[in-house]
Parts: sequence; structure tokens; C-alpha cells
Amino acid sequence: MTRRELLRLGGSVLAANALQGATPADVTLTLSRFAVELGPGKTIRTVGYNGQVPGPLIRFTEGKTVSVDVINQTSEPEMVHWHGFHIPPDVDGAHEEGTPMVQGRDRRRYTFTPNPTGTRWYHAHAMAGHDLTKGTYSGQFGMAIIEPSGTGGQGNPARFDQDVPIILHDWDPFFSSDHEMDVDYRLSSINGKMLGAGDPVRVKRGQRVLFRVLNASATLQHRLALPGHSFDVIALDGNAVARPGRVPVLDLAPGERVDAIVEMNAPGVWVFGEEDAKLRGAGCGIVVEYGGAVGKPQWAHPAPFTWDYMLWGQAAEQPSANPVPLVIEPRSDGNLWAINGKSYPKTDPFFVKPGIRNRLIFDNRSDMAHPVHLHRHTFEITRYAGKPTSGVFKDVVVVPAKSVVEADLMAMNPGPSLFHCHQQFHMDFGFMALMQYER
Ligand SMILES: [Cu+2]
Repeated sequence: MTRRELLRLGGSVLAANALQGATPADVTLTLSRFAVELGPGKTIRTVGYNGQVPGPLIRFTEGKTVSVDVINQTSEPEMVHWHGFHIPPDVDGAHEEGTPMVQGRDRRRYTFTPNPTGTRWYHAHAMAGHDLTKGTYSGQFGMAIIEPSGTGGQGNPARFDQDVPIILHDWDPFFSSDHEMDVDYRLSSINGKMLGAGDPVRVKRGQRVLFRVLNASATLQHRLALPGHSFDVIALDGNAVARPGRVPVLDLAPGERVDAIVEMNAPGVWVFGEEDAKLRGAGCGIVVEYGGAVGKPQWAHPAPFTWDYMLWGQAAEQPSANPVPLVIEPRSDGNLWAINGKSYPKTDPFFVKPGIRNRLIFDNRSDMAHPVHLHRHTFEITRYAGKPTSGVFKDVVVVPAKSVVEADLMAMNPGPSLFHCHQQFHMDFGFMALMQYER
């Protein structure tokens, strides 16, 4: 874009805002319905941000207050949730916490101060129910990186040569059973393209590449491998881990992020893709191409591996904490899930004590794993399926079937905070409650 074009564009934005009596926002997200070509002959229509999927990669600076204009060009009320941000409830992007919706054909400005640093994201926070076009089934997702202030924009303490977002999504959902309980998908993408349809990730031998992987699927867990390479995991959900460690695969539930550095020392053309052949065939992969390498992208199935958050933690005696039990059970009365015996919207709020260490006890009595998410806070996993750990900080944690996971949080961000399963179909059918601060 030339300077003249920039000035012209700037002028029109200024004029539009002058009509509204406002100065231009730092970030503008315009929601509209548009066509996305995931691959040759594979075009879907969805609602997304700024006419692109994923939405724009947004880099914030920790502690620097920003204004975000959300312009809703659709006819439905919508909401942008800032996932992993410690910001107030009226801007967090959950109606249930008190953030005002952006009505159809309306706009709204949100002002907040991004923190803490790390790989975060933003996405729709709407109930979809049986409508598989809404909420996180749609194209409303994007990565947001909060950089530390005063480091010249290098958001990660580790040394790396390239910073590459890897954003997974599944498309064209349908009910795979007569009971409308199991959602399956016909298409998958990384960075908005099916495997082979987009630009490859271009690397050079000897480089250290930081992959920031985000699972933005509405309901599916994903496991990725890059044949010939391994992953040095340095952060989970954007938070530096206590003990960085090398693994052959990356495993992410909906909502989770993994930052991993890969040493590029196996020249060739590779498929960085889903371990599951069906999902990879549906498009879940991206080509990694070394400079000078030619040929068809190569895939090799990774060896079996047990993904375990505690690989990056430390065994440690935990200080005592205020216990907050959360019993997760299936229900047979139409609302599928219950927390402490009740399904949303009837769930009771649960309370934490301000200013101290509170221990959330996720007691999953169902026979299904759940990626549970807490808004506006980061928690530290302190016990995982019976084993003590520390130093792993997250905002989504997979609670395995018939298991208990304990996670501590310092209650330092008062106001209501939504707690829910990040599996959209579970959230929509009862698996949600509000966390409140005791007075
Ligand atoms: Cu769930």
C-alpha cells in the first residue's frame, strides 16, 4: 500500500468515526458472512472477522490499553471473547459475565489492558445448541499474542528465527448419530487452508522455528506430528512451562495452545499434520518445505506416545489452599451435563476467596474427557489424576474420564468468571457455571 492510499484509507476511517463522534480504534474486527475457499472446489460460507479465516493475527503489548471496535454486519447478536486475558468481566466477551452483546447491524467499542504475556486468542462466545453454524463452529477465531513491554516485540524468551502460527479448525459439521449428540466434520484446515492448498511453511536448515499451535476446533481434540522432527515445548496455553521438554507429537484439546520450538535439521518436504489419517485426509495439515527441497510432501506415522502435562511440571509439595469442589456428571434429563448436580442455566455459582490460593477440584465422574476452561484467570495444575505437580499454568485443562484434576488459582481478578467445557456441544448442553468472589 502506498502512503497516499494509506492516507486515503485513514481519512475514510476518520470520517466514518467522526460521524460516530469517536476516534479510530486500535483494532477493528468486522463480523460478516463470506465464502472461504479451504481448498480446490471446497468452499464454505461462514461468519468470520475482517473477511478472512482465521481472523487477523493481533499483537498487543502487555499493559498498553487498547480500544477494539467490533462491527457486526450480520443480523445476529455476537460477542468476541478474549481467551486467556485477565481483563474485567464487562469486556471479556461473555454475555453471562456481563459483557454487552454486539447486536446485529450494530457496533460496540471495548477498551481493555491486555495481560498477561503469551499466546492467547479470540473467538465467538455464543451458544450454538443444535445449530452447527454458530459459535466456535463458525470462522470466528484468531490468534492474539500479548508481547511483554520493552523488549522490542519479541514475545518469547526463547531464541528463534521464525514465529509461525498454526491454527486448527474443523468445518462442515454434521450430526453423526440419529440422537444429534455426536458432531463430526467433513473438512479441516490449518491457517484456513486444507493440507496442500495453502502456502507451505518455508524453512531453512539450521533454523529454530517457534510454532504457536492453537486448536480452534469447536469439539475435536487434535494430535500433530512433523516427521523427522521433534518439538521442544516451551509454553502451554501461552504460559512458560517449569521444565521445557522435547516430545514427538503435540496434543491439543479445543481451546488449548502449545508453543514449541523445532530445530530444522531434516531437509525435505514434509507434512506437518494430524496423526489421524481421516482428519489429515479432510485437510488437517500444512506442508513444511526446506529451501531447495523438492518433491511430494512426506508423511510418517509417529510412534505411540502418552501426552502428559506433567512432563513439563515439577513434583512439589503444594501449599494448602481453599478447596472448591466441582463435580462433573452426565444427566439423562435432556440437559446432558451437570456441575455440582445442576445444568446451566440452573447451575449454582461457585465461590473463591479473594487474594488467596484457591484449589479448584475438577471431579469428572463421566466416562468422557473434558477440556474445562476458566475465563479471566490462569490456574496452576497441582494434582493430575492422583499425581502432584507444579509449574504448569493453563486456562484449559483436559480432565480425563473418571479422574480428578486439581488446579490452584490466586483470586486476583474480581467479578464473575465463566467456567465451562470448551467442547462447544458440552458447553451448550449444561456444562457451564459462574465463578464468583466471596465478599
Ligand atoms: Cu466436555
